[in-house]
Amino acid sequence: ELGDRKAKVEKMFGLMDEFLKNDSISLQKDILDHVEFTVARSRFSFDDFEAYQALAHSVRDRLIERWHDTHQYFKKKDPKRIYFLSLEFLMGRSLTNSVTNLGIQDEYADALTQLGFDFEVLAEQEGDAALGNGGLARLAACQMDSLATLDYPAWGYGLRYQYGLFRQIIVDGFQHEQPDFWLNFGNPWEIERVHVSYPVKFYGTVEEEVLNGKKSKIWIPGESVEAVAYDNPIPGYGTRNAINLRLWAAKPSDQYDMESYTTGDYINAIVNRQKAETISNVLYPDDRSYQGKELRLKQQFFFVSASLQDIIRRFKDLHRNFDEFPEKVALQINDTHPSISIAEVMRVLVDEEHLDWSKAWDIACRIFSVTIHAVQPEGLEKIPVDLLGSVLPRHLEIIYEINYRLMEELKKSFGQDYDKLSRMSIIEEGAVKSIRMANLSLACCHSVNGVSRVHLETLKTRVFKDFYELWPHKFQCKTNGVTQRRWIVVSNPSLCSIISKWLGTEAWIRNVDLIAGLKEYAEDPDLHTEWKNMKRVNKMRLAEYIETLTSVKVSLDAMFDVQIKRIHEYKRQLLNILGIIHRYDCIKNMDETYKRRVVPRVCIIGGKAAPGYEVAKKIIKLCHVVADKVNNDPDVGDLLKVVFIPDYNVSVAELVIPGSDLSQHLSTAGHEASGTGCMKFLMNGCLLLATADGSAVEIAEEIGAENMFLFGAKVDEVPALREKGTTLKDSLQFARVVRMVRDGYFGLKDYFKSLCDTVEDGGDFYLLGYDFASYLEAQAAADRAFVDQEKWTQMSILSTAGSGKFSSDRTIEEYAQQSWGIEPCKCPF
Ligand code: Z15
Repeated sequence: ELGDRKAKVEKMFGLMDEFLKNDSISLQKDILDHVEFTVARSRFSFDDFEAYQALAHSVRDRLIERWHDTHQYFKKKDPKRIYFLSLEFLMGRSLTNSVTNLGIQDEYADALTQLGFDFEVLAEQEGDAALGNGGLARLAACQMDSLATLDYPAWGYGLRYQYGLFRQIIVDGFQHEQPDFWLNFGNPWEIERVHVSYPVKFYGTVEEEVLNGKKSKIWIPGESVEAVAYDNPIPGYGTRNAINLRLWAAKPSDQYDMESYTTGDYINAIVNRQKAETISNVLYPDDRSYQGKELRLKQQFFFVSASLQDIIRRFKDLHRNFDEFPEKVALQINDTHPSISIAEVMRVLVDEEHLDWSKAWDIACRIFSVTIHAVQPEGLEKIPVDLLGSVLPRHLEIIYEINYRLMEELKKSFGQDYDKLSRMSIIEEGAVKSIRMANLSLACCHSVNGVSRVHLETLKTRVFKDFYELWPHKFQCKTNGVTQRRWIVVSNPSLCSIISKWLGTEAWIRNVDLIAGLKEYAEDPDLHTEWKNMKRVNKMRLAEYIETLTSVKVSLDAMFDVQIKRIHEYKRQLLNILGIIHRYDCIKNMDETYKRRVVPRVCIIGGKAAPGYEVAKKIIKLCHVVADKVNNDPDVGDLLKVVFIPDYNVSVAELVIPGSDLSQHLSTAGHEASGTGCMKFLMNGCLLLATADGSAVEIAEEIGAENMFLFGAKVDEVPALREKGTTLKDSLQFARVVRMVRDGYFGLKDYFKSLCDTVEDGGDFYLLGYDFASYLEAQAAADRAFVDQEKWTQMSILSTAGSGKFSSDRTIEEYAQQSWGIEPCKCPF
């Protein structure tokens, strides 16, 4: 019998001991098999979308293969792992990224050509995975790509929202929101794990219990919801490693029996249980206003609790003693959203594993690190005590205990300085008593990270001054980065080949420092020719896209000037529009000789406003009315075009960024923690017009301030300027353009009144009036530079060449070494 079993096992291995083949014939066969057996269509008749599905499934097979090997290898080596907890991941599309990272892009392109399809056309069939709002979420996605590529033993954990970020549609110039049914046509990039599921508890009461003569607390929850895992393989580039992004979906728990006496009872019982699913239904669409909503808290705890159960189960597979926990586990919390995990770890260690409080706290303090993305203290999350006490009664007690001990410790250092104590307290006394999630994180995490140098400085000197003075060693700078795989290799293939050709190697795709080698050729006429051709081809694609969406025809000779990002007052899209109005006004008042010297522009703006953010919505409408007037004015022609690109998302960014000449980053200094869009433009050789804020300060250091257009008040000047209030004489030109809007030059006089009020009448919190003159100068400098195309191209090459620092590979290396203490674990080929 034993021999029999051995033979069976050998046979099985014989069958499996072969990797999927990646030659063109094998790929064609696999795609057609998926057409027939997965998509269930005839292999003689299927459309582009079905072809995409089959193609995606064949890629998925190859991802799963590597994913298995990677996890088997991690299990064997048992290295310390990093668990990255984030409520949002903005992954975008997966197809092109996957085949690129797997290194089989050309093979697939060939295979499809032979089948009569075009890879790029099929890639366009894919919708974005938009499980996030903006910068914070896309950063998480870039970091996953770097973690995989650098072979780190990492897991991402998050929520599988049924509806991602709303789709923006524009009707008559106004934003409307539509639900994002991204799962309606299936999602080939995820693997449902029906057997990986955990109960997550809510509500109930806390009772005392005596265990071995010791009193302890026990939580008697009132409700249980099941968390089911959906795994999303994340392939590294140039490595066999593929890591996992595990997203949790809520399902009704099947743990208790139902007893019903009538059909009505039975139906109601089922319907009520189904309500459990609402937890993972929808992503909150405003990223920085905390409204103290119960559902949001439940989302946070739901994904945190499931993830921790998963992590602890994995740890317990190989270890018995929690002393070893910090040697095997690092937990990264992305902003304070997952910080309830600190209380949950304490609850598990103390209530379930029966560790002493101080031992448990010591463990918690060694595993957690946090990244703060907010700038303003008002931007920090606060959970009303009543809410937390009702949803998670035991966690509230634990937080009180943590705070009590924190206060005792602080008294030792600061005596009776009650102002300081109350500022540092985790509990905020006020009209609504609430829990400061940031203070909870600071009390526990051994590493607190800012996302750029100026941002860390703000955290140290303003937002968390008291904590910094107490624990300076905790505060670290990890300047953000983006992945060159998606933002150059996938989205700008022509630039990718130019770089590889001139550097004589593709090694920069994994080791981006090499990209600095381009500097040497910044004045080479042959490179200039190739560079300009590349830009023109990308502009052509963008122009076609603009024409299809907005029916505006734009000239390829014009400067493509782009501002794409979430609409926020602090990001000052309004400054951009007022600048456009000024430009329009100048063109209207010029004589013909003057006009001939004007540099033609296409001003492109895109971005979503949070559904309840009235001012942001007015900015979108203003953009449309200005566009209407300018684009239809025969005096203007190609000298100025204004375009609003609807439904800005990751895949739109992949098209727009490579096709732009100039990009704008206009935040009032001190308000943008980092900014990551600017890094994508930089990599793509687009020049930056920016304030000295967030990462732009470091970009200027890398490429030289003379290679970008900096303007505006500096971080340290802003508070005093605000104090003083701007006056009319700050800029007559500013007063003039605001007046045009006020007086109804573009229509809707009443509607725009409140918008104008935000920047006038002693208000102008974001200092548009103060910065306007300097903004116009920077714009004029950009115009002058654009006229000299050789100079412009040189600056463009130097931008790409100087972008190495802004790769998320560098960011992740810093986290690995300074915060997480993890080593690469490379799966052998
Ligand atoms: C968000 O996307 C960011 C900060 C936040 O506090 C929230 Cl709630 C969402 C952004 C920053 O505004 C941006 O400057 C930064 O580059 C990005 O996070 C990633 O760190």
